[in-house]
Formats: sequence, C-alpha cells, structure tokens
Amino acid sequence: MFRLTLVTCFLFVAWTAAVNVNWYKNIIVYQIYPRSFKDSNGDGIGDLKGITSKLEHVADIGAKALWLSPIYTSPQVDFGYDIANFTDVDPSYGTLADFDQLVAKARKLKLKVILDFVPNHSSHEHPWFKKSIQRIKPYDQYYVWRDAKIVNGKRQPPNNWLSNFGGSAWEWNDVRKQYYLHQFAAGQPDLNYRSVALDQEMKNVFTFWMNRGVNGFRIDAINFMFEDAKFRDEPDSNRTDVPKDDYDSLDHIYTVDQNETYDVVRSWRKLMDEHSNRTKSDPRLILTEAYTNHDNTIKYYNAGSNVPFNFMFINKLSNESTAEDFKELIEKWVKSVPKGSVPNWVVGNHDNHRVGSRFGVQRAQQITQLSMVLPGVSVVYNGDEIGMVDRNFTYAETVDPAGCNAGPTRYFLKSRDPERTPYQWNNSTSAGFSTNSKTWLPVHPNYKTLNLEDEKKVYYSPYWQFKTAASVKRQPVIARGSLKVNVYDQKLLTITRTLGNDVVVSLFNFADEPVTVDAEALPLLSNMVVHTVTGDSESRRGILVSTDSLTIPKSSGVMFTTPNLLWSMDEEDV
Ligand SMILES: [Ca+2]
Ligand SMILES: [Ca+2]
Repeated sequence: MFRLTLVTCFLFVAWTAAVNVNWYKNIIVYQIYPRSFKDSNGDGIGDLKGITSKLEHVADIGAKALWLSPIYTSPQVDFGYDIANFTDVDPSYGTLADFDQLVAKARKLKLKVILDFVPNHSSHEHPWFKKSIQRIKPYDQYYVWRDAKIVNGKRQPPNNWLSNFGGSAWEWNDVRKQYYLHQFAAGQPDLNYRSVALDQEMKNVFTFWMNRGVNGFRIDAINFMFEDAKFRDEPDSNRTDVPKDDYDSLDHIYTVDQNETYDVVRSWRKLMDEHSNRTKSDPRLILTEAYTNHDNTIKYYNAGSNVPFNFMFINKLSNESTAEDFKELIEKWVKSVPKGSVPNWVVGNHDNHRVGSRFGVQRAQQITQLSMVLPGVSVVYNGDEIGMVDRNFTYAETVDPAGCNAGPTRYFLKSRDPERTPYQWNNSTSAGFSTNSKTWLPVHPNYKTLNLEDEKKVYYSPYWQFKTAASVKRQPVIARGSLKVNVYDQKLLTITRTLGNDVVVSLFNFADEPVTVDAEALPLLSNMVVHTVTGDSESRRGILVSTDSLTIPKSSGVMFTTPNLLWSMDEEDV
C-alpha cells in the first residue's frame, strides 16, 4: 500500500511538472501565410508539406509558436477565410495526414502550433449553408436571414448595413426567398451565434483540432460575431472622402463590438481549459483579432483571450510618429494589461502593408527590436525577419476580393496582395518558393538580392539583426524585469529593462540624422556592451559602452546589455 502511494505521488509530480502554464507569456509567435510560404509540389501554391520542410527556419529565428492562416477546405473566394469544412484540409494545401506530420515535426522542434479559427462566417459552399437555404432544422437558424424590405413594390435589403468588401452586406437567396447577411464577401455568409446548435457546432471544431495536438487558436475578426438583434440602420460616418457604398461610409455601432462577443470568448476559454486539464497538457492559447478601440481590446483579456492583438504598430504609429508618441502608447498599453496577463506587440500580418513598407526598411528593424525588448508576446509575419517589402500590383494582377471589389481607381487602397507575395528563400526560380516560375501571386522582383540564403552570409543583414534581437526575448530580464520608457532630446526613445544585475537598454533614434548624446544622461551602466544594432550603425557587437558621448545613427536602434546576457546568447550559437 505504501509503495503504491509513493508511485502515485511520483506520477502526480511528473504530471504537474510537465505542464507549463506560462509557456506563452514571453515568446515570439510567427505567422505563416500557407499559400505563400513554401510550395512542395510545383503547382505555384504553398502547402503543408512545404511548411513542414521549413519548420527549422521558424525555430532558428527564435519563435516558439507558429500560427497558420486558414488551411481548411475552401473555394478560396477570400483565400481560405471562406471555409467549406472546418475540420478538413483544403486539397491544395494537402491532407489531414500532412497536418499530423507538421504537428509531429513541430513537437520535435519544440514549436507550438496555432490555427486560425474563423468564427464569423463559413463559405456559401458549406453543407450547413446549403441546408439552411432549404430550411432544414437546425441548420435553418445557423445563418442570419431576414425578409426583404418592400419599398414602392420593389425588393430591398432589410437595412443599410455594408460589407467590408464594399456594397450591401445582404445577398438575396431566391430559394429561401430571404436575404442573408455577409459582413465580408457574398461567398462568406455570417454565422448566427444566437443559435445554440451552431454555437455547439463551433465548439466541436475547437475540440477536433485540440485532439489533433493544436496548442491554440487565433480568432479571426472576432468583433464581427454579433449584430444588433433589432437590425437597426447604422448612422452615416459623414466622411466625404469615400463613396456611399464603401464600408467606411457608415458608423458601425450595430455590426461590431457587441457585448455578447465577450460571453462567447469566455465559453471558449472554459472549453479549452477543461480540455487542457483533462489531457494534462499546456493551456491553449487564445489570440483575438479585433480592429477596435483600446478599451474594447483590453476587455478580451478579461474574457479569457491571452493575446488580444495590440495593433498600435500598424494603425496608430507610422514613420511620421515621434519618440514621444511611441512612449505614450507603449505606456498606455502596458498599464492597461490586467494582472497575470502579458502585453503583446503585433509587428505585421497578412492584412496590412509590410512593416518594411509602413516604416521603411531601416526603421522596420526598430519595430522588431522594440517588440523583442518589451515584455510579453511578439507577433511577426513571415518575411518580416528578412526585411521583405510590399510588391506593387496592377489592377489586372489583383486577386484579393477587397481590392477587386474596390475597382480600378481605388483597388490599391484596399488590396492585401502586396504583402502576401511568396517568401523569398533564395535567388533561384521563384525565390526558392516553388519550382514553378508561375506562382499564385508573383514573387517580388527584389528576391535576387533580398532572400534568406544570402542574408545568412551577411552579418549585419535584417536576418541577423532580427535573430540577435530575438534572442533577448528568452531572458528572464525581458519576461520579469522592470520597464522604463524615456525620451531624450525629443529624438531618442529608450527602453530599459532591469532584473537584479541583468540590464537591457535599447536606444532608438527617431531622427533622420545621427544623434549624439551625453552617455551619462542615459540609463547606461559603464560595463554594458553592444548586443544588437540595426541599420548602418558603426557599433559592433561586444563593444563596451562609451563613457562620454554616444552617437546613434539615424533611424536605427542599438541594444546594450550587461555582458553576461551577450555571452549566454553566444553559447546558444546564435
Ligand atoms: Ca503546392
Ligand atoms: Ca457576424
């Protein structure tokens, strides 16, 4: 009996030790856009086998988790965000068996796998929608259907709501004789979370993928899940710079950010925690995508999201912003994060121009360095780590529905094709993305000189600057150290992290000219060394900090650390 108890105790300890409840709190999440990452069979479209063959790269740059944009069965009206089967893989990307192999290899590399989860809508090709059209129970309630409004004997949509991709958000169905709501493309009918059966159906999707080893979900467009139950018209935004059928012409008070959204997230948190407890596995990560105001974003933490995306580097800051602008917004965010949670910093994604195009190639590296030195989760988009930039598209080349619907004079304001071009692995055919010279989106012509293979050979390339900056993310001083944000001489933003004897100081020059400062005015210790530099800084790694004056080159960032942090990183063979 005594022996049995001892064994039981031992097992219990082994279990609890194996579960790491804080695994996600200080990591880099790397977003992979599957269509554009790596093509394994030469059809010009990226796929799962291709991704699996390149997972070493994800581990190499220091990421601990990869998030895959949708891989599910889809007619590809919106390149995978229109899903016809939430629990299978699209044939152009591979099979469920390929996915299992991807997860198995990720495990070996100690990478967590995060899937995109698209709750707002399915594809119009989904069997649920086909049954909903036929009014077959319970599917009849799975989508948002409304009768037409008859004006002067003519059929009109039930209200004035507009689609994100332009035009009415309502589409007539001649079989059901009703309109269905689509906040995005007409091929993406909105799901109805007021249907209990639908709500459960989507929970089953989470369970399906958790059982396959998925460690978390990035929830797409979460703030679109609910609409006003009374279907009231939305007021005019009074913008004179957009056409009447443009999404931005209305003030969206009834179609986004409804309170019920947070209740659903809470129920998902519970579902995932129960699954993790039952299977004695690390907690599942929830990342939520909502382009909304600060307070609405922070509320997702309390509902159970671990990473309510912080888009400040995308929609609040630009290369026009000052050091003071950065300081103010960073402090506001950090202060708002509830106790026990961590901040997050989104550098880029597949829906916005690349960081290298938004800030310029050189200043983009300031942004990635900032995201590493600040506490919490850094979210980077594939290609950011090698400094990829947008490719300009003609209207004829445009395939993104957001761009196509905007028409030939406005497509470039809406299209997301420029940031979705294939990953640039080397200088061979199609940048090493595919053996096919014709790819689903054209490769950026700069791949001959801008590619991973070549950057690995050049020490001060974006790749090396990213990798060295990323290496501090793993240090306790970044996870738990104190944070001080300061501005010197209006041009210099300084981030200071301190934990015991470990100190990290990053200096970012926001001016277009070098800034020379009295080193004594800065929070630098005399024994600090250069850890990482961006741009054309003459500082070299390992050089001791100057005790008198210090010159930071224009638009660049220099990170100093106490010497032990540099050495510990070198031991990891960076
Ligand atoms: Ca392929
Ligand atoms: Ca919706």
